[in-house]
Amino acid sequence: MSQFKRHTITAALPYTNGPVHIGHLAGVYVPSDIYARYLRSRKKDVLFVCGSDEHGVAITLRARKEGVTPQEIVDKYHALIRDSFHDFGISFDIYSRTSAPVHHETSAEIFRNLYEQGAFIEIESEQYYDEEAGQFLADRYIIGTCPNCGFDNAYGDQCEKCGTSLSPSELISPRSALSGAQPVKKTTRHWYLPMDEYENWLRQWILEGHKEWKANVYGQCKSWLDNGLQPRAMTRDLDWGVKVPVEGAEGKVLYVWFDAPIGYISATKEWADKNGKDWKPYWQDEETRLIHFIGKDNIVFHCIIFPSILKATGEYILPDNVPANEFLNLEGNKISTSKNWAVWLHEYLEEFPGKQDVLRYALAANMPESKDNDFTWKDFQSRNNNELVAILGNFINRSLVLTSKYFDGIIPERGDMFDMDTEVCDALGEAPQKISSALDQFRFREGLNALMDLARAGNKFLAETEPWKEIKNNPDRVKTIMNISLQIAANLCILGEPFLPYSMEKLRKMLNLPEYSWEDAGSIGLLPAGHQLGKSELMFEKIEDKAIEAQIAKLEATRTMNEQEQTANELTPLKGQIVFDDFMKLDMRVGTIREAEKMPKSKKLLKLRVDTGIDQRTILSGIAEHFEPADLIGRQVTVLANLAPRKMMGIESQGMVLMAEDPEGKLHFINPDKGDVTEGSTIS
Ligand code: B3M
Ligand code: ZN
Repeated sequence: MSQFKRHTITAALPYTNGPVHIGHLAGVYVPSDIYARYLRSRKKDVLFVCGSDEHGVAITLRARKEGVTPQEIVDKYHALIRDSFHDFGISFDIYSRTSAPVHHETSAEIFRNLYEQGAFIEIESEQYYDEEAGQFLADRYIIGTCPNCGFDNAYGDQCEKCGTSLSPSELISPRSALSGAQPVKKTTRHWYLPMDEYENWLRQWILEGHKEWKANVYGQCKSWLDNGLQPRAMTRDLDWGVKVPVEGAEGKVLYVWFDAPIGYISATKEWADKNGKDWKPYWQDEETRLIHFIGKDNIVFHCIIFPSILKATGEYILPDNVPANEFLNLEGNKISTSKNWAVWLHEYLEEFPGKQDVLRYALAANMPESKDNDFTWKDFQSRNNNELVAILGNFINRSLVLTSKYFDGIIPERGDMFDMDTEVCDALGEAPQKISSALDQFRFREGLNALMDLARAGNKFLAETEPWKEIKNNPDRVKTIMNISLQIAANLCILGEPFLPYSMEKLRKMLNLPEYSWEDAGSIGLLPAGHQLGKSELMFEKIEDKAIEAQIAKLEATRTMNEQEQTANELTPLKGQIVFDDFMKLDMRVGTIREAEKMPKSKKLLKLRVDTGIDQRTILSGIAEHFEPADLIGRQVTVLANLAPRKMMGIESQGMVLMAEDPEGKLHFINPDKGDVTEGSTIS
């Protein structure tokens, strides 16, 4: 790291089709913020950029669903996301957006650069076109029956019910999501980046040149390269996005994954304009270290496609590392925006005011750095109560309260040091290096744990030296003990700031500590004797069960709603509409089953003898796999009495017993709520 003059740190641009949730935070924004703060504390020249990713089909779909324009969708979520990041202490130097003019200009410029050097191949292909809406249909805009499971609302790229990846041409009876019309095939032209031509260079650059990348990232890149790269379309037939800046490209925009990563560059330009700086050194100087923080589903775009684009321009630096995290699950289930199965950042900030650091801590302590991990509210409570309150807060509080009590809040002189004193001072001296070594390798859990080990060492030191007992007979000894404890507190303040910025700012005020930097940490001279402490207050407060129970109840309510929704989605779709007169033709009566027997050679049919009040009739019913004949005698049922008789297995069935079939396929009788309604009573 030392050979670099500056650091450009990027955090994945969140899609503005919904709010940010804890999965985004654990995957991208907490690690990137810890890292940016850590480098700033080491006095590095750091530029930390992010912004809203405002293009792509998902946003246009959401706009259609809500009956508004894509711009209205992105404006709503851009503001919500920007403000919630700010209120959570994610310390971007700029939070921009890809609908900004500077981004459209920058993306178009880079596309033209590649176009003019002939980097693209133009390919004509057949695509679905909606003649009513007058536009080509992106995959998500084509719906039809899934060839795999028969679900008739499958998308052109995937069946949401069985998860099968599809292509639009595989859909049975495709229809346009825009107009419902049957789409026609039409020729369209797109500009493809021949990724296969970059394969050898990528092998060399990544597999040889970046063996130090995290195993999960390196492994995914290797498998992409081992599978061979194909040309990839960098334009789309959409009207929302960055217009393709070449002749003959009317009605086309840049593929969202072509323009989105360029959003980091446009954000840098915006930052430079706002701050009177030159943007170029942050993207075009080999002495700049570029780091992309992303989630694992973005690895191919940040390690394979975007670097190839940058390489092709010949003007930009390439990422030095891409420390992608894995996914965070919630209470054992995948976080899902569409199912509202998430802890939304803006809701957390409302429901746990002033507790940003508690969530930062819980997410860092459980960070999915090398494998998916799970967030539970119980763990959140335990991290707060058993670690922040009981370890870190407890040590800080005792150090400050005892010094105020015994020495009026003034740092006392240190006297002779004993073994246990030098032991804890050694631990203090080693802490900065332990934490640095972890953070330099993007191991945030390890870094946080090394920080907490220093607090644990402080508690152990106080427990062993017992200043509250020593004060009676040996106040000079207590002076040394409290002096050392407060030096530990001062070091915790510096070393803890990247992880817990709000709490460490509070501690800095309580210690009345000057603005130290990382290089000052490890010293037992940060607070000189005679230094006046500030007013002390509790660093953390316990989180009670009821607050956690409320959150779990909220999720349970969501789960129930999802299950109901899922059931509704699995229900047989409604049949075509009928008119009242159609209904009046049905003659339904209350009947009672008098006899029931299995049909030889049939697994499904039971032969029923039903008293309809008008007559006793034989009805064959496909319920043999669901009911035992003996259980049916005397049961009242709904009979469709004027259905024309039909022969089944040589027996004439005269009518139908109505049954309800639930999504699990279970059958239920439709019968009066009391069991003794007169047979023949009419049902309407
Ligand atoms: N908008 C986020 C995602 O895939 C995507 C990242 C863009 S970073 C340039 O969830
Ligand atoms: Zn399916």
